Amino acid sequence: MTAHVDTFARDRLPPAAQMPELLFELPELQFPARLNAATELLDKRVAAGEGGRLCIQGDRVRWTYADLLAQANRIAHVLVQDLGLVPGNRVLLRGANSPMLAACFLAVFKAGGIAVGTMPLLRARELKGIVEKAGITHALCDSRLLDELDLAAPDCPTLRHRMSFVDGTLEAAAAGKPATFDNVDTDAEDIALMAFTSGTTGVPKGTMHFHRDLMAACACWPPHVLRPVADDVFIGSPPLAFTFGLGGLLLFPMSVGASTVLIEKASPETLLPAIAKYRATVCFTAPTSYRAMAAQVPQHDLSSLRKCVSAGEALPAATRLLWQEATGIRIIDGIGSTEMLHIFISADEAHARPGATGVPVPGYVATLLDDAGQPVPRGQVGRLAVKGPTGCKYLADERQAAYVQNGWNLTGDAYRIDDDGHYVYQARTDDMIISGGYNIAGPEVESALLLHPAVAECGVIGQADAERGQIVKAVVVLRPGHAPDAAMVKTLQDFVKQTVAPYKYPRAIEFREALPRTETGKLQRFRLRQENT
Ligand code: 3UK
Repeated sequence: MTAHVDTFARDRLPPAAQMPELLFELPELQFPARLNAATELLDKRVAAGEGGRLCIQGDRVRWTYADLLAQANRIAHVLVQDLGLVPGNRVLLRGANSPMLAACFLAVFKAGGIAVGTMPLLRARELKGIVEKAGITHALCDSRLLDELDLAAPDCPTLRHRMSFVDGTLEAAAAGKPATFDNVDTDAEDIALMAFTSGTTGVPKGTMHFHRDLMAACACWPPHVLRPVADDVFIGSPPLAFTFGLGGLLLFPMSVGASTVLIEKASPETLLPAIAKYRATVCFTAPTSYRAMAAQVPQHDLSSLRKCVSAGEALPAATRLLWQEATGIRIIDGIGSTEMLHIFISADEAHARPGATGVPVPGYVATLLDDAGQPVPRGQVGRLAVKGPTGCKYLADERQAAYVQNGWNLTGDAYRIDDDGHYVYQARTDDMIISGGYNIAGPEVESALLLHPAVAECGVIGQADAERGQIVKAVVVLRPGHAPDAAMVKTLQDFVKQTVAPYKYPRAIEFREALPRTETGKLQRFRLRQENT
């Protein structure tokens, strides 16, 4: 029985026939019918006598589990008493990563609301799209990011209650509230989170996740692959609005009683000093960030660091190597998606192999399908399909039928399984380049280019070509001290021909100062493509 009074989100779940099939075989995936993620992650830890353990650090903030519990409870009271929240309402959360933003997420879960994280850089137009789609009723917003929300507000009739934090408004309202709160007794299948995909084109897709989904993600990849301990100190760059960050920097550390460091704008330049300052042990960031940080490693004391996680896009073998040479640490790669909530194929340090993502995480199964939906023979490239305890549930979206087919979640990625059962990433299916009849995966050409010492970053796309259909085109950012001239084009082309099958070499190379990336560090190949048509 749902605890939601406002059933807007529930009413917009996909039809039963389009729901993903769910697997709950592991003993740790036996969940009760009533489940509130905040109770599990926070209240229970304090009730077990561990309230004195360090939980969240940030700029001039050091909260224990008991501190976070009190703060989340107070904010939950503000939501319910002052802002009239009823269970099932959607609460937009907007802010840079910080302890306060984390407390807001937990407060929403406690009050039975639905947390809708938004990327700090979103502009009014994009915010409006999310508010409309999700029927947002409430917003808690970092005061420094109010401008764009205020711009959007007149066009957002459902958004009835707004309150800012950082400027002291929410903080003051919370200070006047009791430090205890009776969490709403949510159904395990009540929606707790709506995460919007970074969306390259068109209307953004809202993925919905139950309270149980949050706990299922905590039960799969972390204990089986990451294996964190209670003394770990987590740190990293992904925003809490991105499920990679929400899991890695909040849910997972809390699920083992560890602590997390939430810093604003964790760029490569700020992340390394922060690791040293907080003596962080587990780091989450994107492949490009590891690549950018590798050169600066010697200037920092990273002796505390023991585990590094990469996700968001494929980890090139060259980047893995650079980081291992700089730190001695083997990166844990993992593919996850907003739809699946978190990582479902990965390999720990001992099983990591350059160029491969890993194997299905316990709790998940995977297969590779051809265009007719049949499994491809071993060794051949196919469309990745996965199933597990979490799955895609778009908010009122026709595209559900494309992501979920026959119960499988189709992530849109092309993969190959090697002789040892490791999943080797090829490309997004729509990024595959077809040139002169050959299928070429852009990321493979990128990996080859990244092995060349002159290459800082690169992106490889298919460019329309009258003769070949498409040709392989590389957009390259050079390291300082290298000239972007015809000789360099030739050098890089020859280099690729020696590294991978020669027909894959980039027939066109363009040099640039920077590549277009999302806020989560993903290369925007579609933008490179648009600029090349
Ligand atoms: C790509 C990867 C190769 C892949 C995410 C971890 O990235 C996350 O979610 P998004 O919805 O994007 C999903 C797509 O990104 N991708 C992600 N990781 C890898 N490709 N190797 C990887 N290791 O195309 C996937 O379909 O933004 C990642 C946890 C939570 C997440 N939301």
